[in-house]
Amino acid sequence: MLSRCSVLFLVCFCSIFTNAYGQNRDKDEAGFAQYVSQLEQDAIAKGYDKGLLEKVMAQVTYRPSVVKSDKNQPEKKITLDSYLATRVPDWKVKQAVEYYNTHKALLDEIGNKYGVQPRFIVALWGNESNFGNLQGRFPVFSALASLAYEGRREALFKKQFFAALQIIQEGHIAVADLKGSWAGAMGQSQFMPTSFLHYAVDYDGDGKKDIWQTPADVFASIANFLASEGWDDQYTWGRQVKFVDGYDGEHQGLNKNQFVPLSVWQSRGVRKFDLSALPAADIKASLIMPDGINGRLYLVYNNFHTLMKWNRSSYFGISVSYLADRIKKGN
Ligand SMILES: [Ca+2]
Repeated sequence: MLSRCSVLFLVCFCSIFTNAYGQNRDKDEAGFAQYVSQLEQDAIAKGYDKGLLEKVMAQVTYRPSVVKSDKNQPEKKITLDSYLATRVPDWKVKQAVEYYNTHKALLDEIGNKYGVQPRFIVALWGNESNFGNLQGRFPVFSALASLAYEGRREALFKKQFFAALQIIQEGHIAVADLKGSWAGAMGQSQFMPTSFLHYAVDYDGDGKKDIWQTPADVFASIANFLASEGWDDQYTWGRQVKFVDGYDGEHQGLNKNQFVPLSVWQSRGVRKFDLSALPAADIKASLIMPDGINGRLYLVYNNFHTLMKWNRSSYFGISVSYLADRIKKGN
């Protein structure tokens, strides 16, 4: 949850926090041991179980590779076209359709309960973890503690660390099995620990919210996130569009002030991709141009705004939407 890019989004916000444990500490094993011991004291002060903490802390190690990954994130500018080709290749579409069919009964049941079309559940699942096949192998506590220790976003990662403790304390998973991405995104839905606490669901009723191994819990947790953040299954996500000559994309963007009825976009010069008129339906939409006026152009509805709460990258939102449409198409 939130998922990786939400963490990235918080970079700027959280970097205003200074390091509570001193600016000049050495970033080495000894400094880490000292940091973790302070973290343990903080957790005890917050009321976490001492026995549990001892168990967790015994397994926490400094992971310089995590910090390196965090510092070396690509300064994208790949185009949306190449992003989509990488994120949603044909083999992934094929797998998505197969998984959709394999799990259809369960997905339909969960989709009905939460009011989310199952193809969007499968599309998020596929984008986040390749349908559970790539969940990340980093021990979550070590990753979060290393990132907190590094210091640029200490407040954020400490908060995630304590949320992960809560997950263990509630008994959803064993400490040794708590694995995730280098940034601490966990399981098949790649929820950050705080998102897990907000949105994860024990759908199969075994007492554990298991987003690592149990498809029913994974699907319901994804659906619950979307439903909680305003999804409406009476609508889809939006559509790719074109402009009539002379319209330059004025009023583009996801700002709520620019979220206006389709009739307004029609009058401004936006058309369906085949240049026919926009639907006459009373639906509000935002215009987005992720690669500028010469790239792909989209009108997006409220459900796309919900996807932006999952991950604030419009590239990500478009790739989920695109895969969901390919699932609907069947190939
Ligand atoms: Ca369960």
